[in-house]
Amino acid sequence: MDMYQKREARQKKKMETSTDDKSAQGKNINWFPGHMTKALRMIDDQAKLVDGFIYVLDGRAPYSSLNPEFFKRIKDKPFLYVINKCDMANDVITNKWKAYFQEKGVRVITLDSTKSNSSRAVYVEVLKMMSEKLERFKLKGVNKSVRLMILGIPNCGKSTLINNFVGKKRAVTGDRPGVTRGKQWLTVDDKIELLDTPGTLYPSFNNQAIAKNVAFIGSINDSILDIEGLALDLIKKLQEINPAIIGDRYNTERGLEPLEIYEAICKKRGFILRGNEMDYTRAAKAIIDDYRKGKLGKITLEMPDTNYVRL
Ligand SMILES: Nc1nc2c(ncn2[C@@H]2O[C@H](COP(=O)(O)OP(=O)(O)OP(=O)(O)O)[C@@H](O)[C@H]2O)c(=O)[nH]1
Ligand SMILES: [Mg+2]
Repeated sequence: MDMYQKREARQKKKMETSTDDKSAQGKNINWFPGHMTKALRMIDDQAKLVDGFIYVLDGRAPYSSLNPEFFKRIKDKPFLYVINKCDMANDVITNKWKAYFQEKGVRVITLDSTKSNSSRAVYVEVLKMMSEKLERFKLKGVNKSVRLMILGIPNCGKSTLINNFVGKKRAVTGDRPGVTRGKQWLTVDDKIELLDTPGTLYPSFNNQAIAKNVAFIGSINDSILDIEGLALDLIKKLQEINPAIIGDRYNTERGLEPLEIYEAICKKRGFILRGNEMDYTRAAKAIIDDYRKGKLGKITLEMPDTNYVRL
Protein backbone atom coordinates (compact mmCIF):
# COMPACT_ATOMS: atom_id res chain seq x y z
CA MET A 1 0.00 0.00 0.00
CA ASP A 2 1.28 3.47 -0.77
CA MET A 3 0.91 6.29 1.78
CA TYR A 4 -2.39 7.45 0.32
CA GLN A 5 -3.87 3.97 0.46
CA LYS A 6 -2.68 3.59 4.04
CA ARG A 7 -4.22 6.91 4.97
CA GLU A 8 -7.44 5.97 3.21
CA ALA A 9 -7.59 2.64 5.04
CA ARG A 10 -6.95 4.38 8.36
CA GLN A 11 -9.60 6.98 7.74
CA LYS A 12 -12.14 4.48 6.50
CA LYS A 13 -11.55 2.35 9.58
CA LYS A 14 -11.97 5.38 11.80
CA MET A 15 -15.20 6.29 10.03
CA GLU A 16 -16.61 2.79 10.17
CA THR A 17 -15.97 2.32 13.86
CA SER A 18 -17.26 5.77 14.57
CA THR A 19 -20.65 5.21 12.92
CA ASP A 20 -21.27 2.52 15.55
CA ASP A 21 -20.46 4.95 18.32
CA LYS A 22 -22.71 7.74 19.47
CA SER A 23 -19.98 10.16 18.43
CA ALA A 24 -17.68 10.23 15.46
CA GLN A 25 -15.21 12.27 17.51
CA GLY A 26 -12.45 9.98 18.67
CA LYS A 27 -12.06 11.69 22.01
CA ASN A 28 -14.07 14.11 24.09
CA ILE A 29 -14.01 17.72 22.98
CA ASN A 30 -12.55 20.19 25.46
CA TRP A 31 -10.96 23.54 24.80
CA PHE A 32 -9.82 25.63 27.71
CA PRO A 33 -6.41 27.09 26.88
CA GLY A 34 -4.38 29.30 29.22
CA HIS A 35 -5.61 32.53 27.67
CA MET A 36 -9.16 31.65 28.77
CA THR A 37 -8.08 31.12 32.38
CA LYS A 38 -6.46 34.53 32.18
CA ALA A 39 -9.55 36.03 30.56
CA LEU A 40 -11.84 34.63 33.26
CA ARG A 41 -9.59 36.20 35.88
CA MET A 42 -9.85 39.55 34.11
CA ILE A 43 -13.66 39.11 33.89
CA ASP A 44 -13.68 38.39 37.65
CA ASP A 45 -11.84 41.62 38.42
CA GLN A 46 -13.86 43.81 36.08
CA ALA A 47 -17.25 42.24 36.95
CA LYS A 48 -17.05 43.93 40.33
CA LEU A 49 -16.70 47.33 38.65
CA VAL A 50 -19.42 47.14 35.98
CA ASP A 51 -23.08 48.03 36.38
CA GLY A 52 -24.49 45.30 34.15
CA PHE A 53 -23.81 42.76 31.41
CA ILE A 54 -24.69 42.03 27.80
CA TYR A 55 -24.57 38.27 27.38
CA VAL A 56 -24.20 37.33 23.71
CA LEU A 57 -25.47 33.93 22.54
CA ASP A 58 -25.15 32.33 19.10
CA GLY A 59 -28.67 32.03 17.69
CA ARG A 60 -27.85 28.69 16.06
CA ALA A 61 -27.21 27.11 19.46
CA PRO A 62 -28.43 29.44 22.22
CA TYR A 63 -28.32 26.89 24.99
CA SER A 64 -24.93 25.47 24.05
CA SER A 65 -23.52 28.98 23.97
CA LEU A 66 -24.37 29.57 27.63
CA ASN A 67 -21.29 29.41 29.82
CA PRO A 68 -22.00 28.31 33.41
CA GLU A 69 -18.94 30.31 34.49
CA PHE A 70 -20.62 33.60 33.53
CA PHE A 71 -23.43 33.52 36.09
CA LYS A 72 -20.85 33.27 38.86
CA ARG A 73 -19.61 36.67 37.67
CA ILE A 74 -22.95 38.29 36.83
CA LYS A 75 -24.36 37.45 40.29
CA ASP A 76 -27.39 39.66 40.84
CA LYS A 77 -26.41 42.51 38.53
CA PRO A 78 -28.74 43.28 35.58
CA PHE A 79 -28.06 41.49 32.31
CA LEU A 80 -29.52 41.22 28.84
CA TYR A 81 -29.28 38.25 26.49
CA VAL A 82 -28.49 39.10 22.88
CA ILE A 83 -29.34 36.12 20.68
CA ASN A 84 -26.94 37.00 17.88
CA LYS A 85 -26.35 35.62 14.35
CA CYS A 86 -30.11 35.30 13.90
CA ASP A 87 -29.63 35.80 10.17
CA MET A 88 -28.12 32.29 10.18
CA ALA A 89 -30.67 30.69 12.52
CA ASN A 90 -34.15 29.33 11.82
CA ASP A 91 -36.58 32.23 12.40
CA VAL A 92 -39.34 30.12 13.93
CA ILE A 93 -36.96 28.51 16.42
CA THR A 94 -35.36 31.87 17.23
CA ASN A 95 -38.77 33.17 18.24
CA LYS A 96 -39.26 30.10 20.40
CA TRP A 97 -35.96 30.80 22.14
CA LYS A 98 -36.93 34.42 22.65
CA ALA A 99 -40.27 33.37 24.19
CA TYR A 100 -38.47 30.80 26.30
CA PHE A 101 -36.17 33.37 27.86
CA GLN A 102 -38.98 35.91 28.24
CA GLU A 103 -41.05 33.33 30.11
CA LYS A 104 -38.14 33.04 32.53
CA GLY A 105 -38.38 36.79 33.07
CA VAL A 106 -35.04 37.52 31.43
CA ARG A 107 -34.42 40.45 29.07
CA VAL A 108 -33.66 39.21 25.56
CA ILE A 109 -33.09 40.64 22.09
CA THR A 110 -32.59 38.81 18.80
CA LEU A 111 -30.02 40.30 16.46
CA ASP A 112 -27.85 40.23 13.36
CA SER A 113 -24.99 42.39 14.52
CA THR A 114 -23.46 42.58 11.04
CA LYS A 115 -26.46 44.68 9.95
CA SER A 116 -25.75 48.36 10.32
CA ASN A 117 -27.49 50.07 13.24
CA SER A 118 -29.00 46.78 14.44
CA SER A 119 -27.53 47.48 17.87
CA ARG A 120 -30.01 50.34 18.26
CA ALA A 121 -32.53 47.85 19.71
CA VAL A 122 -29.88 46.69 22.19
CA TYR A 123 -29.12 50.32 23.09
CA VAL A 124 -32.78 51.01 23.84
CA GLU A 125 -33.05 47.86 25.96
CA VAL A 126 -29.85 48.69 27.85
CA LEU A 127 -31.19 52.17 28.68
CA LYS A 128 -34.36 50.55 30.02
CA MET A 129 -32.38 48.02 32.00
CA MET A 130 -30.13 50.69 33.50
CA SER A 131 -32.75 53.42 33.85
CA GLU A 132 -32.73 53.49 37.66
CA LYS A 133 -28.97 53.81 37.80
CA LEU A 134 -28.93 56.54 35.16
CA GLU A 135 -31.70 58.36 37.01
CA ARG A 136 -29.69 58.19 40.24
CA PHE A 137 -26.63 59.67 38.49
CA LYS A 138 -28.84 62.47 37.18
CA LEU A 139 -30.39 63.21 40.57
CA LYS A 140 -26.95 63.36 42.14
CA GLY A 141 -25.90 65.70 39.37
CA VAL A 142 -22.98 63.45 38.40
CA ASN A 143 -22.02 63.13 34.80
CA LYS A 144 -21.41 59.37 34.82
CA SER A 145 -22.15 56.67 32.24
CA VAL A 146 -23.18 53.09 32.99
CA ARG A 147 -20.54 50.46 32.35
CA LEU A 148 -21.48 47.14 30.78
CA MET A 149 -19.40 44.08 30.16
CA ILE A 150 -19.99 41.99 27.02
CA LEU A 151 -19.78 38.28 27.73
CA GLY A 152 -20.03 35.28 25.43
CA ILE A 153 -18.30 32.17 24.21
CA PRO A 154 -15.63 32.59 21.48
CA ASN A 155 -16.77 33.77 18.06
CA CYS A 156 -20.38 34.56 19.01
CA GLY A 157 -20.03 38.15 17.76
CA LYS A 158 -19.18 40.22 20.87
CA SER A 159 -16.69 42.50 19.13
CA THR A 160 -18.94 42.83 16.07
CA LEU A 161 -21.78 43.95 18.34
CA ILE A 162 -19.52 46.52 20.01
CA ASN A 163 -18.44 47.87 16.63
CA ASN A 164 -22.08 48.13 15.64
CA PHE A 165 -22.73 50.18 18.79
CA VAL A 166 -19.90 52.60 18.16
CA GLY A 167 -20.49 52.69 14.40
CA LYS A 168 -16.82 52.01 13.62
CA LYS A 169 -14.53 49.03 13.41
CA ARG A 170 -12.86 49.72 16.73
CA ALA A 171 -12.69 46.20 18.16
CA VAL A 172 -10.87 43.50 16.18
CA THR A 173 -13.21 40.82 14.83
CA GLY A 174 -12.55 37.62 12.91
CA ASP A 175 -14.11 34.49 11.56
CA ARG A 176 -12.42 32.23 14.11
CA PRO A 177 -12.55 31.76 17.88
CA GLY A 178 -10.10 33.54 20.18
CA VAL A 179 -9.71 36.83 18.29
CA THR A 180 -10.12 39.25 21.22
CA ARG A 181 -7.39 39.04 23.81
CA GLY A 182 -7.22 41.30 26.84
CA LYS A 183 -9.80 43.92 27.73
CA GLN A 184 -10.98 46.89 25.71
CA TRP A 185 -13.27 49.67 26.92
CA LEU A 186 -15.27 51.59 24.33
CA THR A 187 -17.38 54.66 24.87
CA VAL A 188 -20.71 54.60 23.04
CA ASP A 189 -21.92 58.02 24.20
CA ASP A 190 -22.28 59.94 27.46
CA LYS A 191 -24.59 57.25 28.86
CA ILE A 192 -22.93 53.94 28.00
CA GLU A 193 -19.44 52.43 28.08
CA LEU A 194 -18.84 48.87 26.94
CA LEU A 195 -16.11 46.43 27.88
CA ASP A 196 -15.22 43.86 25.21
CA THR A 197 -13.89 40.58 26.64
CA PRO A 198 -12.22 37.54 25.09
CA GLY A 199 -14.63 34.67 24.39
CA THR A 200 -14.35 32.01 27.04
CA LEU A 201 -15.57 28.46 27.48
CA TYR A 202 -15.43 26.45 30.65
CA PRO A 203 -12.91 23.99 32.05
CA SER A 204 -14.73 20.90 30.78
CA PHE A 205 -17.83 19.97 28.85
CA ASN A 206 -19.78 17.37 30.76
CA ASN A 207 -22.17 17.02 27.84
CA GLN A 208 -20.56 16.17 24.52
CA ALA A 209 -23.72 17.02 22.56
CA ILE A 210 -23.21 20.60 23.75
CA ALA A 211 -19.48 20.44 23.00
CA LYS A 212 -20.26 19.35 19.44
CA ASN A 213 -22.75 22.16 18.90
CA VAL A 214 -20.11 24.62 20.10
CA ALA A 215 -17.65 23.05 17.65
CA PHE A 216 -20.15 23.09 14.74
CA ILE A 217 -20.76 26.82 15.14
CA GLY A 218 -17.02 27.54 15.11
CA SER A 219 -16.44 28.44 18.76
CA ILE A 220 -13.71 25.86 19.29
CA ASN A 221 -10.32 26.05 17.66
CA ASP A 222 -10.46 23.60 14.74
CA SER A 223 -6.86 22.58 15.28
CA ILE A 224 -7.83 20.61 18.40
CA LEU A 225 -10.75 18.88 16.68
CA ASP A 226 -11.00 15.61 14.76
CA ILE A 227 -12.39 17.44 11.77
CA GLU A 228 -13.46 14.32 9.83
CA GLY A 229 -15.30 12.97 12.88
CA LEU A 230 -16.92 16.35 13.41
CA ALA A 231 -18.11 16.47 9.79
CA LEU A 232 -19.68 13.03 10.12
CA ASP A 233 -21.40 14.15 13.33
CA LEU A 234 -22.64 17.27 11.57
CA ILE A 235 -24.06 15.18 8.72
CA LYS A 236 -25.88 13.03 11.28
CA LYS A 237 -27.21 16.08 13.06
CA LEU A 238 -28.40 17.74 9.85
CA GLN A 239 -30.07 14.53 8.73
CA GLU A 240 -31.98 14.48 12.03
CA ILE A 241 -33.07 18.08 11.56
CA ASN A 242 -34.12 17.69 7.93
CA PRO A 243 -32.71 15.25 5.34
CA ALA A 244 -33.39 17.77 2.57
CA ILE A 245 -30.61 20.10 3.86
CA ILE A 246 -27.77 17.88 2.65
CA GLY A 247 -29.64 16.56 -0.41
CA ASP A 248 -30.41 20.06 -1.66
CA ARG A 249 -26.90 21.41 -1.24
CA TYR A 250 -24.86 18.46 -2.44
CA ASN A 251 -27.36 16.72 -4.67
CA THR A 252 -26.95 13.42 -2.85
CA GLU A 253 -29.52 10.65 -3.05
CA ARG A 254 -32.14 10.17 -0.37
CA GLY A 255 -31.93 7.28 2.09
CA LEU A 256 -28.16 7.10 2.42
CA GLU A 257 -26.38 6.48 5.73
CA PRO A 258 -24.23 9.36 7.09
CA LEU A 259 -20.96 7.76 5.99
CA GLU A 260 -22.38 7.08 2.52
CA ILE A 261 -23.46 10.72 2.35
CA TYR A 262 -19.94 11.79 3.33
CA GLU A 263 -18.46 9.67 0.55
CA ALA A 264 -21.07 10.82 -1.95
CA ILE A 265 -20.07 14.42 -1.17
CA CYS A 266 -16.40 13.55 -1.75
CA LYS A 267 -17.31 12.14 -5.17
CA LYS A 268 -19.74 14.88 -6.20
CA ARG A 269 -17.31 17.63 -5.22
CA GLY A 270 -14.30 15.88 -6.74
CA PHE A 271 -12.53 15.59 -3.39
CA ILE A 272 -10.48 12.67 -4.62
CA LEU A 273 -6.81 12.08 -3.99
CA ARG A 274 -4.25 10.38 -6.21
CA GLY A 275 -5.15 6.72 -6.65
CA ASN A 276 -8.86 7.50 -6.55
CA GLU A 277 -8.92 7.76 -2.76
CA MET A 278 -11.46 10.00 -1.04
CA ASP A 279 -10.14 13.21 0.43
CA TYR A 280 -12.15 13.04 3.67
CA THR A 281 -10.31 15.96 5.20
CA ARG A 282 -11.09 18.34 2.37
CA ALA A 283 -14.72 17.25 2.30
CA ALA A 284 -14.97 17.67 6.09
CA LYS A 285 -13.66 21.22 5.89
CA ALA A 286 -16.07 22.03 3.05
CA ILE A 287 -19.15 20.66 4.86
CA ILE A 288 -18.33 22.38 8.15
CA ASP A 289 -17.46 25.62 6.38
CA ASP A 290 -20.72 25.51 4.40
CA TYR A 291 -22.67 25.17 7.64
CA ARG A 292 -20.76 27.95 9.38
CA LYS A 293 -21.16 30.32 6.44
CA GLY A 294 -24.91 29.67 6.28
CA LYS A 295 -24.66 28.01 2.86
CA LEU A 296 -26.80 25.10 4.04
CA GLY A 297 -29.56 27.48 5.06
CA LYS A 298 -30.74 29.03 8.30
CA ILE A 299 -30.29 26.10 10.64
CA THR A 300 -30.66 26.06 14.42
CA LEU A 301 -29.14 23.07 16.14
CA GLU A 302 -31.24 22.96 19.28
CA MET A 303 -34.74 23.80 20.43
CA PRO A 304 -35.77 25.15 23.81
CA ASP A 305 -37.25 21.72 24.53
CA THR A 306 -34.08 19.81 23.57
CA ASN A 307 -33.89 17.33 26.41
CA TYR A 308 -30.62 18.58 27.88
CA VAL A 309 -32.09 22.02 28.53
CA ARG A 310 -32.33 22.51 32.26
CA LEU A 311 -32.38 26.22 32.83
N1 LIG B 1 -23.87 36.30 9.94
C1 LIG B 1 -23.46 36.91 11.05
N2 LIG B 1 -22.16 36.94 11.34
C2 LIG B 1 -21.79 37.54 12.49
C3 LIG B 1 -22.71 38.15 13.37
N3 LIG B 1 -22.02 38.66 14.41
C4 LIG B 1 -20.72 38.39 14.18
N4 LIG B 1 -20.57 37.71 13.03
C5 LIG B 1 -19.32 37.20 12.44
O1 LIG B 1 -18.81 36.24 13.36
C6 LIG B 1 -17.39 36.28 13.39
C7 LIG B 1 -16.91 36.46 14.82
O2 LIG B 1 -17.22 37.75 15.25
P1 LIG B 1 -16.44 38.47 16.44
O3 LIG B 1 -17.17 39.74 16.71
O4 LIG B 1 -14.98 38.53 16.17
O5 LIG B 1 -16.73 37.43 17.62
P2 LIG B 1 -16.23 37.51 19.13
O6 LIG B 1 -17.35 37.01 19.96
O7 LIG B 1 -15.72 38.85 19.44
O8 LIG B 1 -15.06 36.44 19.11
P3 LIG B 1 -13.80 36.28 20.11
O9 LIG B 1 -13.19 37.60 20.28
O10 LIG B 1 -12.95 35.31 19.39
O11 LIG B 1 -14.37 35.72 21.37
C8 LIG B 1 -16.99 37.41 12.45
O12 LIG B 1 -16.65 36.82 11.20
C9 LIG B 1 -18.24 38.25 12.34
O13 LIG B 1 -18.35 38.94 11.10
C10 LIG B 1 -24.11 38.10 13.02
O14 LIG B 1 -25.00 38.58 13.73
N5 LIG B 1 -24.41 37.47 11.85
MG1 LIG C 1 -13.92 39.49 20.04
